Amino acid sequence: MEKAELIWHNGEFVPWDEARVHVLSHGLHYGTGVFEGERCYETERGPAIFRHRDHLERLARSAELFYLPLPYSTEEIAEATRELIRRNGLRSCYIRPIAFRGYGEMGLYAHSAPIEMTVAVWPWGAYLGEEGKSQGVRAKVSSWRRISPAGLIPHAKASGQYLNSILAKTESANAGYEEAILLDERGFVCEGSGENIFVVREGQLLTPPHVASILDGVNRRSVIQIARDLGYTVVERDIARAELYIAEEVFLTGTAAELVPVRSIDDHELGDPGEITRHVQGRFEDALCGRAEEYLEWLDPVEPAGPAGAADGDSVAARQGSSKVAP
Ligand code: PPE
Repeated sequence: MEKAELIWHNGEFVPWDEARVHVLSHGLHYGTGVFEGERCYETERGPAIFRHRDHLERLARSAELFYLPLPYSTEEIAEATRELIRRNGLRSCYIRPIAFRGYGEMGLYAHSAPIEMTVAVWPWGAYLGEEGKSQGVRAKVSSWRRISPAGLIPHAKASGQYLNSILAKTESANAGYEEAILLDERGFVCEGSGENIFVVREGQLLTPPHVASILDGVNRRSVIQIARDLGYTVVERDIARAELYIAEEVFLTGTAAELVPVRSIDDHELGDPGEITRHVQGRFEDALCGRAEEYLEWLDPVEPAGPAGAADGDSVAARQGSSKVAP
């Protein structure tokens, strides 16, 4: 991976190579951590974080679901992240906030082990490759089912839960495919190993509902809105496996991946990215980079607004009406 200079760790900016944890950290042994993946884009207003507050709110929800009280407020983490990007001098980057149970107590009820909090940023290119983004990826339905809500919490973005995604991704990569598609425990389509899924049938966009064990993707929400604004019908409903094979178009959405067309599934050819995929992808990329006026409110500029700036302080929190924290 490409390094940056500094990482924010437990409230301090430390050199990249010095951001360390103890080998007996609880999170390493049991996966007791919750994290986010965000992206910062170069825009006309300088670097800006896409749906920053939505990501941090999901982080807080994931933490709550796993009984991990976050040591910092959403606004403190938001400002630390903006400051980290400024100090690293990055114009665009991936952002990885993570809170995890640290060193101090072993066993499953280790409530005295402290909760550590880190935010790292680094340049990260196209998750499924540049070619995947433009030409589409080849996907395989995984033999591993997505974690069931009976045993874990699909809605939470928790470290240990990613062993499920890793099994699916590894299986598909070893079989020569670029991505895995997981079914839920009932056998309906759920999502990619690190992306939500959209299926086009008879000109309508379909995407699995929350009860299908999906992660409530920030980009899924954005794409639903963008597609509706473009005049398409978007239906959240269960999708049968075979509907993937006979779909007109299929695409994946996620922070790391952005919007990636799928060109074949289990060797059933869907072909080059379709018209609707292209249309939504173009608008979505405009939104990410601040080129779409109506979605500008989704971007949290990293640099404080100048005296001529529209909103005082201009943090996403300020615009969304929450209390603002001074830099
Ligand atoms: N499902 C899963 C399982 C998932 O990990 C992600 C994001 C999504 C859906 C899409 O969610 P959102 O980014 O909010 O639209 N995956 C993150 C982690 C990827 C990684 O390899 O690490 C990401 O894209 O940042």
